[in-house]
Amino acid sequence: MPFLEDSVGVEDLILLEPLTQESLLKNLQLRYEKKEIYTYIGNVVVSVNPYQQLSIYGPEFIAKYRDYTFYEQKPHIYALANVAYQSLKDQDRDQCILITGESGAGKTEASKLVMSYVAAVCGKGEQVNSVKEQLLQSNPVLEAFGNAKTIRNNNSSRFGKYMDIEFDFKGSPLGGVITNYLLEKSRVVKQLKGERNFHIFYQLLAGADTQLLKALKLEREISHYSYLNRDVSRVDGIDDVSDFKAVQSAMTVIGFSEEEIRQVLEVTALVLKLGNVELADEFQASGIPASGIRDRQGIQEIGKMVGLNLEDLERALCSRTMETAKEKVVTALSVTQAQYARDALAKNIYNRLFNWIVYRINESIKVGTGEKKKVMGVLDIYGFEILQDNSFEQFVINYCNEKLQQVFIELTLKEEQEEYKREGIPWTKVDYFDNGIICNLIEHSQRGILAMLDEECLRPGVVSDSTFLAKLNQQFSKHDHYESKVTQNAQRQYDHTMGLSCFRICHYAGKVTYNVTSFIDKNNDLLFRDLSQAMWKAQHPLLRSLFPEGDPKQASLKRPATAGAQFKSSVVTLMKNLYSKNPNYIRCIKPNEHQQHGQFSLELVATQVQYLGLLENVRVRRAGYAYRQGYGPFLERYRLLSRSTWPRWNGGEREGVEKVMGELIVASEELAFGKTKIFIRNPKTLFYLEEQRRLKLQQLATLIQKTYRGWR
Ligand code: AOV
Ligand code: MG
Repeated sequence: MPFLEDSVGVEDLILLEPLTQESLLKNLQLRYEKKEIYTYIGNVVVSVNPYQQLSIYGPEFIAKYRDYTFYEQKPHIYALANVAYQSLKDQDRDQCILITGESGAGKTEASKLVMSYVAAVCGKGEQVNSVKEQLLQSNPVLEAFGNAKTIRNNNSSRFGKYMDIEFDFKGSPLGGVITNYLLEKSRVVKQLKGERNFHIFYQLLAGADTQLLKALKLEREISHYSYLNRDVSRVDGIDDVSDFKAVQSAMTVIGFSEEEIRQVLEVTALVLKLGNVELADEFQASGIPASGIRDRQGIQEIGKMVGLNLEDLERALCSRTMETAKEKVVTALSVTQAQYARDALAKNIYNRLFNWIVYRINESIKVGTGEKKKVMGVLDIYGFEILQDNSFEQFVINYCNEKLQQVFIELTLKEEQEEYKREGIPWTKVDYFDNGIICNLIEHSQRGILAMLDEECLRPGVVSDSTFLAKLNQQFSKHDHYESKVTQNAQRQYDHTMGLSCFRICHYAGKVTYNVTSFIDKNNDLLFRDLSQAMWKAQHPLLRSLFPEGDPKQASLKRPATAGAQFKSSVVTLMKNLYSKNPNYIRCIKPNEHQQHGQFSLELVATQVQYLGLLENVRVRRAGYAYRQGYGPFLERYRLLSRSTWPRWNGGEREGVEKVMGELIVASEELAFGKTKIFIRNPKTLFYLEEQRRLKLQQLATLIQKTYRGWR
């Protein structure tokens, strides 16, 4: 059996002997070297990024996994996708696929493998195929606008994505709903050294024909645009020209009209060109610093394209109107302030454009409300991030991962214990770390960090990042998972590396130091009304629709929810959604920092194994039983192995299973008979059963052939 062959390690980490962090790592390494990138922990798939195309995908492999049960083929994402889809179809249980792992570990690729597997096996017919195409084609569009080259990953998702795929009662796809989370919009105006802006900008400049470029008033050279880093233009493995074609065609398949595509590209071009708007000092009679637009030709072009009056835009960029109940006061902005306003506008336009694209895709793929649906959710969200410098973005991303870990703990580990209880099987308690306390530290409705940040943002008077930090330090001085320079006391080691403007959270995955600088600003996420009003005045239908609050008639003084509050509420909704479904896990691991195949850094993998909680996961599975199955289906599959139950069995299902197992002489400690299910401790036993079954089927086939020949 390939399963037990030493040279490729064990296929299921539950079988490791002895079980240590070291043996687990060695096993993953051994398998990786043999190009076996998938390994199970029971029904969890651990995937190590191969960084090369392996010939283990495509129709031939899909066919293989489609016809076999989970343990009969080598570990694969297809096997997991198959189990999820089959139980959705046959057992009427909504499923979700949770894909986690750090940046570059292979989450997005895994989510695409799941989708393409499901698309290949679910339903047929013209109507169904067109739904499938729309669902699949949403990927290239979202990647173009939401992914970018980072230092860690040439195609890094800079937004979180959850997609519900909806099926009818027969298991044919009807459509879906995509939810997106927090796009990293700061990238629009600035990128780290060695990183790029979102793919679409490069695709557009490289891929548009001369006519389109001219219509959009764009130059082909990347160096022409100050929002595009000069040090990288081309990226290994990415062909911007052909990707641009693919994106346009994908948009058409999804149902964007030609007009809509043009408008999307116009808004994209507008963002690029905004970056080139230079602001300069202007003299004011009063001597107060003011600013104005330096080169008017560039902006005139933009203005024309989106039907925006030059004076309106300049006024919006260079001054701010304060409205009180009695009067309106207009103040001039300094050059720095005006630049800040320009960048805020660019980020906002792009972010809203992205949201609109998601909305527009959903319009095309949405399913009528009347129908009864079965749902498979696929979650591909940014992994836990520990950067050199961690800011608000990392804080919310890590909060989301903390919550996902909680789902993992609660759903997998608790469900495991509860099932034993339900089935009346003795359970040896396994201790595990419950990260509820860290989630609470962040999200508690009054005393959580997010709530305190909101409070600070809304408080009248002089607020700043440091007043916020001071409050945190006061509130959490005794919290076990919170540290800062001032709260560090005798018990804790004094850490010279932590700056005064920082706090640190001991996440389940490790300690992360966050710098509070600009937390208030990023959480407020306010766009001056002058800017939204100017955008709303544009003749361009799409641009204008992105700024509904710019309509003076709409202008209520109600403040929109803060970025943190919005994120928290979308995380809460996501969690509710996940808790209502049966989870399937793919845990992705990145083998090295160089995006290179064949390199396996033990140290790097060790940290990931630790924060994915893999060892703990194996321990829990081993404490109990690796495999379980209802008596009915189990008997149906294996009753041919016993003379008592084959060819006919009239007794009860459980008795039948007992007969079969009794006859096969499976050691009694290997088995437990629950109220409705049989539990098997070791997957080896299952393999033994499968092997016996295969032999028996062969025998039967030969017998039938002989008999048939005899008849002729
Ligand atoms: P991520 O989604 O986990 O990172 P990706 O799925 O984008 O990571 O994977 C990064 C790169 O690794 C891909 O672009 C491929 O080149 C390669 N790769 C991943 N999985 C496979 C596979 N199964 N076969 C071959 N190559 C693969 V991030 O989005 O950055 O957290 O925010
Ligand atoms: Mg990704």
